[in-house]
Amino acid sequence: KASFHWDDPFMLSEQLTSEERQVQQAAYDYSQGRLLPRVRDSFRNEQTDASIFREMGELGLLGATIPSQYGGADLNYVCYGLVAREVERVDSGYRSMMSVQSSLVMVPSNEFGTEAQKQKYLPRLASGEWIGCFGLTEPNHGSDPGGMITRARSVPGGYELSGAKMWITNSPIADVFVVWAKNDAGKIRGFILEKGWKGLSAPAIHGKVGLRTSVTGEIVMDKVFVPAENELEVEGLKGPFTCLNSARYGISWGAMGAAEFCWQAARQYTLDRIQFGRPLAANQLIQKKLADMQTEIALGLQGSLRLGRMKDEGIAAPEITSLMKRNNCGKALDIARVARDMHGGNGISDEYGVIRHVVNLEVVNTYEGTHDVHALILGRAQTGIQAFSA
Ligand code: TGC
Ligand code: FAD
Repeated sequence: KASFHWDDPFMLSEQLTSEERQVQQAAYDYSQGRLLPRVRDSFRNEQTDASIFREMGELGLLGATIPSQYGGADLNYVCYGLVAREVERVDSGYRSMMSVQSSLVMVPSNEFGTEAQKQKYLPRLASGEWIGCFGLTEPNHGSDPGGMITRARSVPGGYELSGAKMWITNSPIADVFVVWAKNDAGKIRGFILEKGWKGLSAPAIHGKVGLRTSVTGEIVMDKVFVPAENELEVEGLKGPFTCLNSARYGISWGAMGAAEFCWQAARQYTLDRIQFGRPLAANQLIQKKLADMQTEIALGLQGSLRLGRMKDEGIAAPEITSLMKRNNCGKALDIARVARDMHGGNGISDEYGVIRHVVNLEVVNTYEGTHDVHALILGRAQTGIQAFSA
């Protein structure tokens, strides 16, 4: 009889190349060695440690898929996903910092940037010297970014940007701002703005209950002059959505990393904790919960791996990313909530980490397209009927 690997039922690691395994190991070592020791206090005190960008940059964890000529690691999408899984096994906020920089700032600079833009921005973003953010959401336009009101008015030599972006990861500490705005013709265009430009500010949003290791803010633009050479070469929602295709894919892996932490913590806790004279893990109710967690994680990881391979082959339609982002985030949130319950009163303490993952995953289930918005994308794809608006 073949042996069963309870912690890796489909033997996912056997399906990776040796390079992919090395990248995963490097991300695991860094995350466990350098991120885990600071996460409790960083989360408790709502403090973002900007030095993490430099540390990740030194290890090649920023812009994993970006060509090496621009400072990227030139790795495949499977490697990028494995990095997200290992970082988010510690904390979704740290993965957010990494994936905004990699997918939402470096991907558009690489895909839609001019040669001059690539040479100016990508190497500094890859090393972590510069921090980037991505402004799509507005106070009154979240799920429907097509309704954005931020405007890029043509002026001699470039554009004048006015408007406000809301809930922007990294913005208060960002050096580089990728901002989406409508031009005089009402078309969505992308622009690269820099810290310190007149009329640009990025106040922090405080009081977040989740994702407290990752700073979030607004982007306020009051007639910010943006030179024409800082416009990206893409038009329409295709621009921001191309970035989101990459980030949402990484999140599908990352959410499973957080779920794996919660599952394994719940397994160990219920093996160690004695109630009614025997380990909690000896109860059928507990074992059923562990079996459900194991099953969903094994299937979720396998789906993300398949999606990564399809992206690397260039055959992944965006709807598959919606399927995996939606399902893995939803399942991870369910798993974290059940794992919290299995820890009893201790599950409420931040010393155990599980409740931190619960509140983080509430955010992860919402940003980059909510669970229900991805259901509507999948519903449209199979019925041909869009149900977003009347
Ligand atoms: P729709 O008619 O569907 O499409 C408009 C145009 O966009 C193209 N397109 C895509 N292109 C590439 N990839 C995709 N995934 C694409 N999806 C759509 C499409 O082909 C079309 O092009 P064209 O040339 O025909 O005009 O547009 P819609 O307005 O009906 O869209 C509706 C909907 C709901 C699908 C969409 O707006 C949506 O996905 N909403 C969710 C918004 C969202 O995800 N926001 C994320 C903000 S960033 C963020 O949360 C970062 S958190 C980061 C962190 O901290 O980790
Ligand atoms: P809404 O769109 O108002 O949705 C509210 C509820 O209504 C949701 O449950 C939604 O599913 C539901 N809903 C909406 N439309 C429909 C419909 N047609 N049918 C049925 N139900 C519907 N954005 C960025 O641009 N850059 C960032 O870096 C970024 N980082 C973020 C970091 C954090 C911590 C958070 C919380 C958010 C971040 N976001 C960022 C914003 C995020 O992408 C949005 O919050 C998200 O897209 C949802 O938009 P909304 O908050 O406006 O909710």
